[in-house]
Amino acid sequence: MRRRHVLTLAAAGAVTAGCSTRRRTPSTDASAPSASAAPAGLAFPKGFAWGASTSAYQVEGGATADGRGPSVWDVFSHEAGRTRDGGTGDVAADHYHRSYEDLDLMRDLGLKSYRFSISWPRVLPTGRGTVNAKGLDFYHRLVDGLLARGITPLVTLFHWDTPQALQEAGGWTNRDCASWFADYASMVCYSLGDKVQTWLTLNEPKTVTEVGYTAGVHAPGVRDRRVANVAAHHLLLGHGLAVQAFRATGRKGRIGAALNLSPVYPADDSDAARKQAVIGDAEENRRWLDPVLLGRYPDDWLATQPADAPVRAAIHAGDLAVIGTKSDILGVQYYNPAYVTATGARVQKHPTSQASWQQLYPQGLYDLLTRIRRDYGDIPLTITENGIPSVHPTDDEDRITFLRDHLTAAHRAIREGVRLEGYHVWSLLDNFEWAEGYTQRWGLIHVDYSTQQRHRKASADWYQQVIARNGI
Ligand code: GCO
Repeated sequence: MRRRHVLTLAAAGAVTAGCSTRRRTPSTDASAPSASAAPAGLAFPKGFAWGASTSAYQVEGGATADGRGPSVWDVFSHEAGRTRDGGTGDVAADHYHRSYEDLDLMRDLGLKSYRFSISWPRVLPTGRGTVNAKGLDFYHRLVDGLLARGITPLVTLFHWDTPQALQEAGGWTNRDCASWFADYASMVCYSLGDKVQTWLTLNEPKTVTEVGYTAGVHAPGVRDRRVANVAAHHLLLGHGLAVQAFRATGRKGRIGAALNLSPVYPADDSDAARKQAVIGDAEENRRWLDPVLLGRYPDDWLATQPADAPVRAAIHAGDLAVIGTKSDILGVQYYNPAYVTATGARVQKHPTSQASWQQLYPQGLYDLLTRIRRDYGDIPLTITENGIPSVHPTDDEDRITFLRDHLTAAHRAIREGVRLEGYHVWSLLDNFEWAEGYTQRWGLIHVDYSTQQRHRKASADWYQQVIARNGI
């Protein structure tokens, strides 16, 4: 099953409108990508944070090294049939043992920023209680290595690897999980907080909700939409509590969430399709942005929840104020738009990549960034993920086209006043792509999994030049 494909099926009937009537600009439309499509010579603002992203379970390996405990993904990926090729994150790109080599690759690329995640069960093997000093030391060494190479760390606290011990206590369906997360965040932010300036609380709570708890094709494999919405609320509560816990450490720095967002467009000009697109927007975007940035759930999203929906009881008085605790930054992850028909069905209007859920539409990034500014104000933004899988091992011209077209769209948004501080390619390295196992390669750098040798792809060479020029 394909993760976001499942997502669209699961969420059929819901999506956006803010952007729905925007004119689409053919020159940035990926339906006709070409080497000459992007205007040459676009300079980015001084100090723009050119970066790349990874996440712990997808690259680290070292699944049992130095006292790491299991996460839901260790358990899930070891179950028969959960991943396309039977792959697990046991070894992945073995980054746990090769971080110095990877740090040098980052330096050679000229990266200004590296976004990675902390493995919760590596630093707290059972999710709470005693800290695993060796696990925490790994992240100290990684951060020190980045700083020594002039690369700014951007650290995600939760990229889906809930400690299995907490899952056995209910995981995110248990309200206490929000507090366990905040305790973990407090410990990590304090420990690394003299070196790390920017933190991200949650990665893609929407995907956890839709794919992990509704479609059940990601860990923890739950298939229950009603339960999923409870987990979603607790994830958001965990975000708010973690922001507060970070502030309470007294460490200086910034913190915010990393949300995957999709502009939602009506699939045709009918009023019914426009209405469905508004509903879809609530599901895809506003039910995440509104609580985090405005401290409320959208009325039209709440209205979709029946009177007896468990999420209604899960929302306690005061929760929204916690969730809406002021963030300093928003991480934006953009892969695809959504199109909704008059009946609420999702349809595809653009070519896809090897990831069949991914519609290639760079203009959607411009629509998304400008919409966030219009509807949510001037919060600093950084693109925490954007990328494409390529079947070409190293000669990945398709990735270069994708990156250039999306950077062109981002540049337009900056020109129009969007406070975009940085851009992180997904991903630095080929890695474990969740339910797809190792069948999709998203990296700038190729990993030969039989030898763990790294080779730069054409896109890495191209990106190095972009960084050096501070523009495309
Ligand atoms: C996500 C994650 C990444 C994925 C990437 C490609 O968005 O799912 O943050 O872990 O690997 O998005 O699908």
